Amino acid sequence: MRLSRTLAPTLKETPAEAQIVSHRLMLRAGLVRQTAAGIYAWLPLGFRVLKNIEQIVREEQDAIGAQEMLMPTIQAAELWRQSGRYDAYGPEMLRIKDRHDREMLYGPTNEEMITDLFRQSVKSYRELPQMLYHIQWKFRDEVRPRFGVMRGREFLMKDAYSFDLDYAGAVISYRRMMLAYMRTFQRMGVKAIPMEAESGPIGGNLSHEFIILAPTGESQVWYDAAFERMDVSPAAVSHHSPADLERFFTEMTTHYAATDEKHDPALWEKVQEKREGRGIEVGHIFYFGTKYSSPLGLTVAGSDGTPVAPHMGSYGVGVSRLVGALIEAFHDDAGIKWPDAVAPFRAAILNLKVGDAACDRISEEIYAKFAGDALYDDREERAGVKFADADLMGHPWQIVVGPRGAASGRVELKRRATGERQEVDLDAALAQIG
Ligand code: P5A
Repeated sequence: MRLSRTLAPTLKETPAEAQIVSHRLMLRAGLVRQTAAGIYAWLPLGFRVLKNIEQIVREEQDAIGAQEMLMPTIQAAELWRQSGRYDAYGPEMLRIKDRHDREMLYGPTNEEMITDLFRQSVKSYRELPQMLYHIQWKFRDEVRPRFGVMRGREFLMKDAYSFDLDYAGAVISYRRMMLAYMRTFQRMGVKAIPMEAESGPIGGNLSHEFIILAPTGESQVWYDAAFERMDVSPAAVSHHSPADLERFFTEMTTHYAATDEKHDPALWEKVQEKREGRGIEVGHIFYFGTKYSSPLGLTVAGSDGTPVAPHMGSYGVGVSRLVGALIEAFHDDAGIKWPDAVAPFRAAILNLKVGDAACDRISEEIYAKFAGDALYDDREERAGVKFADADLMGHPWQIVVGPRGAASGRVELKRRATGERQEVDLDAALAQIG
């Protein structure tokens, strides 16, 4: 994209309403704008990051055999009456009436709906196990929406649901999803710690929160540093092998991640390299047995013909929250330092002298080579403004095209994460960026 024709309204001043660094940087870098309390419009750069995160989540869900689908945002109240959650959910649920006075709601989650869809078409144990997911907007009328997209009212979630014939099967699905989560977050350049959790309004008796370390986080975590060295690659752990999954799960939950020192001092005692930190919850997974299948009347015929209520789990990733959480993890005083995997653009091209024949020619040549994956700063602005905006927006690479170098085909290459700069030939620069 050409920056002169891009809606990327950067701000020099720090917006007064933003209390945490990710919120400030998202506004300053022109990624989002608030349209109502806790509701955000995703501007082109922010939207690209959101899509990149979504795609990583999608690929890792697909890799463990989860099926993508799309359920609506608006739901009928009726199903929630059957599960008993319509009243239990309280004021966080946005309730709507249609023109026929029918009670509807903007979905805060989809356990009821997926259970109902499954009930309509799955009849036999032979069709199990199955996992389904969608990536869809949710609404929760939080009392105090704050921290920008990290605690919004409208937010994007990946929510997956598993159906198994019995507890043993459901545990395998749960572990498989935990593995997919470890791989998902690792691809984004972070390790998320699975912390034993209360299951809250989703219900059930086995639950983990995934916490990204960041000093501004709301959750306190205790863990073993050995956790950071764990290999979760397909070569080390196969999601097809229950034995592999059990070993992975045991290592993950017994030796490495602790809940809360006070809750389980015996476990903490055994931890070798004790670490403590604050973090942000970016995912939450639940096993809840037949909590929804029973009241909603979902049964399948077991192998002897008797009806069995499937054991279920649900698994959430805060896709829009991750945009903020990753900024909390990767930034400095000048701005964002996007991990390569999620950056809005792989590189920024800074033309320091728009109108100079050599600068324009080289910049255009580089821009064409990136086939859309570069942001070309072609604005008639001072060099200082271009440097500051590129650092603020956080593209992993900056290619600086100045009149002196351009004449001899040389550019300055800057790696945003390290600040390292080198003056190189154009071809060498492109080869390094890869
Ligand atoms: C799991 C999937 C659920 O809703 N039902 C379907 C289960 N879990 S959860 O913990 O309540 O939410 C899952 C993840 O969504 C993110 N999240 C939010 N992100 C931004 N703003 C919010 N207000 C918000 N609430 C939840 C979190 O990352 C959470 O882990």
